[in-house]
Amino acid sequence: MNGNSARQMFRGAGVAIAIIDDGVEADHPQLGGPGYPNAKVIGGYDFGLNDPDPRPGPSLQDRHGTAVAGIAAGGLVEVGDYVGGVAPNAKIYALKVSDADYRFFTDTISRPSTGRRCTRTTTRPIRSS
Ligand SMILES: [Ca+2]
Repeated sequence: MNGNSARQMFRGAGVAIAIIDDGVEADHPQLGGPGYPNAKVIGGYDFGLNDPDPRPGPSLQDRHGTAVAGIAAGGLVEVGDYVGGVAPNAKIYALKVSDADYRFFTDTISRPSTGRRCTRTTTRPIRSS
């Protein structure tokens, strides 16, 4: 995808993108870091470990979701081969669906009986429908 071309038409303002993966490293400076939540990664949930913090573990195996978040909505800067996200003004919801052993459980966020929801950390609940 030619990110520069897409950015000419739309930069993602007013949009939040859900990244369903192995977590998003919200502490990364191109993803609003440090800290979670922050101005870029505005909410999420760790469905793999059933806790409210969707940041990946310390292993380098947990970096796919961070890379995807950067491609989708990372800040504009050139560092190595990174040139910024396609929609740099979009926000991110990080939905982590991997556990401590890097196994993925994508059905955990589609079961309505769990009662679990991704919630914005301020006041407005978000439903995954
Ligand atoms: Ca967690």
